[in-house]
Amino acid sequence: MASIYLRPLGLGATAAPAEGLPLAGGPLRFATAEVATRSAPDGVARQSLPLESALARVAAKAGPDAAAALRDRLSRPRAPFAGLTLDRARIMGVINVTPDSFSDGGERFDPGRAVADGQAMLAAGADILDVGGESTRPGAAPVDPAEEQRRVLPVIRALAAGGAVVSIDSRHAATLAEALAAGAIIANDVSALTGDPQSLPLVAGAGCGVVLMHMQGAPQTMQQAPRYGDVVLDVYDFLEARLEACLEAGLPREGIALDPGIGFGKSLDHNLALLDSLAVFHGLGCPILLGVSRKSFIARLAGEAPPKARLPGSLAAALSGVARGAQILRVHDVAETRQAVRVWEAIAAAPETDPALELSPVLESPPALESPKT
Ligand code: HH2
Repeated sequence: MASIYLRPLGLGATAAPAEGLPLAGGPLRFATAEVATRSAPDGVARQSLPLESALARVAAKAGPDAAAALRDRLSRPRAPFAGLTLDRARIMGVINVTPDSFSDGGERFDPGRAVADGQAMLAAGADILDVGGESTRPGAAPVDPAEEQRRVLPVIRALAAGGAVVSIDSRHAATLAEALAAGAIIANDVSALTGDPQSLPLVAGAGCGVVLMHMQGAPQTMQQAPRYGDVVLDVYDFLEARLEACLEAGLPREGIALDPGIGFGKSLDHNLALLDSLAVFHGLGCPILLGVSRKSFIARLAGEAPPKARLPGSLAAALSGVARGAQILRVHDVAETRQAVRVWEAIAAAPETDPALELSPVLESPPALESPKT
């Protein structure tokens, strides 16, 4: 049977409330959508349609109930995630307690420095601190879970004791368990809980928040010629399957955030396609988390800039995510991202100019010009 997907198009905050649907209950609305139909791995047809025609197309292919459910998942306001309302974009600050992370070269391997930097990120506006003890950069070797725990647990304990919302960035069930016991309340797993058979039952039992991220392959080899039938739809299908597995295990949909995994087994073109089509993932009915900060696709586009010189590109990509409804941004530069997002959100929320003024007779028929003096 063909699969069918709906991507909101023409997103904007200025459409009149009667027009179209709100995206995930947020400030952005849409009245048109792209329908993608797939009958084979790479046999995809796409067409842009007015929203109601797009939903009618879904109803014709998948049935009226499926179309109504998709409409509801795309538009329903999201419940708070880990206690954070999602009425504005939330910032997740990255704390890598590693000697070898690509983004900071191991600056926070010292736990005292990691805790101090986490506190500074909170003061700069971070809503969540994501603590990790294993680099997942392309080519990175796996870290033994015992060593990973030695790195992250003291940092998590200190930050959680200070009241921070902490997430643990790990693919290992034992580390997830210890981190949750130490005060973390979100499990951020770049393997979407597939890396360790114990992870899904553990997380379901703990009832914590979960981030399911897409990755093709494993960090050591994932950038060696990644291939997809259709990258956007393949990532969608993967996240949908992992979401279903979590729901079956008893996790509530509100506790699950989804992440397309920028840079994880993806070429430049794959990353750009996912960023451009990000709004399609709202069709899964969960908050979207986006990690673009300092990633190498920015360097591919901008003269091979080293990680710490990728802030402008990181901000541009983060804002493109916000413009497509991403609710959580995973970033290294918290204060800068907070400022950029605040300005973007203020512009989006600005009241519209009075349409009556725009159509005033003065503008419609300008006064006749005086004849030039000779
Ligand atoms: N990216 C990294 C690590 N964890 N988790 C999610 N959910 N999404 C991401 O995009 C993501 C992630 C890689 O970035 P970083 O932690 O800075 O680097 P390293 O893996 O080298 O420590």
